[in-house]
Amino acid sequence: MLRPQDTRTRERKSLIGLWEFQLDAAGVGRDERWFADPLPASVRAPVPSSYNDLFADAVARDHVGDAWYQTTVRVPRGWDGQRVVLRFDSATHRAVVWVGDALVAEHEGGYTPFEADVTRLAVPGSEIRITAVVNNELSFQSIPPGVVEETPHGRRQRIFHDFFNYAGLHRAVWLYATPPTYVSDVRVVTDLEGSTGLVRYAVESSGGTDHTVRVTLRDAEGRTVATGRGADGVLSVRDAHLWAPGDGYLHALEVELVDATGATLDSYLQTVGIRTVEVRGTQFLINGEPFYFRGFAKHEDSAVRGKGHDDAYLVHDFALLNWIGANSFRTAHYPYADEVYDFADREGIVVIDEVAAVGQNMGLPGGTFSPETVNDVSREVHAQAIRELIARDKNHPSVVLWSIANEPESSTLASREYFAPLFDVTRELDLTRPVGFANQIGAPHGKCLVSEFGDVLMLNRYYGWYENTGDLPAAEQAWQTELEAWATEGKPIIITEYGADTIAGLHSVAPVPWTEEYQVEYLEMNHRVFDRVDAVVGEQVWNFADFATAPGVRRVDGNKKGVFTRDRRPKAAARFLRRRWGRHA
Ligand code: BDP
Repeated sequence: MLRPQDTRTRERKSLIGLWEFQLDAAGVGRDERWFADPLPASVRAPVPSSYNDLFADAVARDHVGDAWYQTTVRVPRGWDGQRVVLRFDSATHRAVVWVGDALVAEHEGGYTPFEADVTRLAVPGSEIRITAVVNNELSFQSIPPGVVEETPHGRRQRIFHDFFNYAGLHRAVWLYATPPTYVSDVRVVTDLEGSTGLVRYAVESSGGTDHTVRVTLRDAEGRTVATGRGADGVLSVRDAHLWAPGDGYLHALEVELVDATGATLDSYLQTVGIRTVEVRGTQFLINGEPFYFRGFAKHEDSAVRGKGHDDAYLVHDFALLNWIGANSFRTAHYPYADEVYDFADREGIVVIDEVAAVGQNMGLPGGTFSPETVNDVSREVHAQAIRELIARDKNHPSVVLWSIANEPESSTLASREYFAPLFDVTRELDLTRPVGFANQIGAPHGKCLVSEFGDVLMLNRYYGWYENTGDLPAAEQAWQTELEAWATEGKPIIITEYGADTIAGLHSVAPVPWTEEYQVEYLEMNHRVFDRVDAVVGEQVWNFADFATAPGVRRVDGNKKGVFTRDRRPKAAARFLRRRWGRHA
């Protein structure tokens, strides 16, 4: 799905700001048609933001069910004769949207965009009322899974993942206009022949057939380096300046639909980073060069806004990634805001892109995957999440690897049957990037029945934290033994999680868990192990920053495995990593 743009033929209007907002714990709003009028008893809430931490009580924080958002907007006068679209960059975890009284969109899944053609309802110059009911309930059939429990004290959401179940309109909402005949999709795949960059493109259009496609590829300085005609083709760029880790060099592909007189009907700009990705033996190659992932698994998480996208945190987090010498991160545990990938493209930061399939490992007596629990319906929801992820992110040069799950049950036959088709779905949509999933310690080497489907092995391990707590020598030995076993598979291994909870400001002379010193010694031990195993091609610490979780006896005001605190202050581990990673910068 293409993002809204301002171009010669397109215009967009951002709907971010304060919206009317109302929780609907009793779940009566749909029957009472709250969309048909101003919300009955609303307060104001910002978009984008999670709603959970905005107010001075626990009601919104612990809400389970529907929450309503409403705003009015005047459709720009100049949009006469244009196609008008309403787009939500996300609504967590699902939403129904009305314009006036008309239902225009329904969407399942909290982290990918959806849109509706509202031309008929959005008369230029007039005001329209937009209402969205956003629902945060998780079940065995949602991604991620959960269970809603009815208790004497109300409904409670049980979750199986380790981050707070933030909900709401976390990203921008747009009204935008395109011409009636418009570019509906663009796909670019890049390749290299010697020093010549190849850009294969495919353009889809809708709303009319009486046009041809013209494409113009420009370099970062705006010079035209190649042109083409037709809905698909290959452009060559001699001595191409490649996109590479640390060098976010971007070309821009202007896609035009042109009528018989040569006039431009629609124009869309697609950024292009010319680069290749390949797994060869135990190496992960970008542009034919071995790449070693240094960085973090992140979260979209900050105080007050929860998972609401924030450009200040975007810029600051990337500044910290650069400062510490990181070259990559994983979008644990869901697709992030579009802005994050754009920034990664520009900054030359490599991304492992993950769907929201986290927590499919519930330790249920009958296993996680069964007809009564995570089943065929869940798998179709999961497959759709993969489709939407790839549809959205396929053109980002920063994205080099799809992660289709985090720490699922993967040692049972049922899990193998569940996952095999999902690897197929991913590969049917994109053969240019490797696919993997993050494996957990319950399915070690020899027990995991899913890893063989992956192009890379992604391991989350906590030796010295959950295993061998406080005993780093024992942890080092156990970890080395397990890693050597995985290395016999002949695939590249990325350590996608390793980390130790650390309270900023807590110190000790001896390395005692929870202290800043222990986090450093824990990381040092891990690095000794990684450096001894050739197949290891990456280390991503869990986590970039401390983050909010559900309450739990192992969580003190959230998960404290951050190398930075939640407000992004460095713990001692930050300078330690900077010394290790900076050497390679
Ligand atoms: C891993 C999960 C991650 C958790 C982390 C932890 O993938 O989501 O937050 O452990 O326990 O199992 O800190």
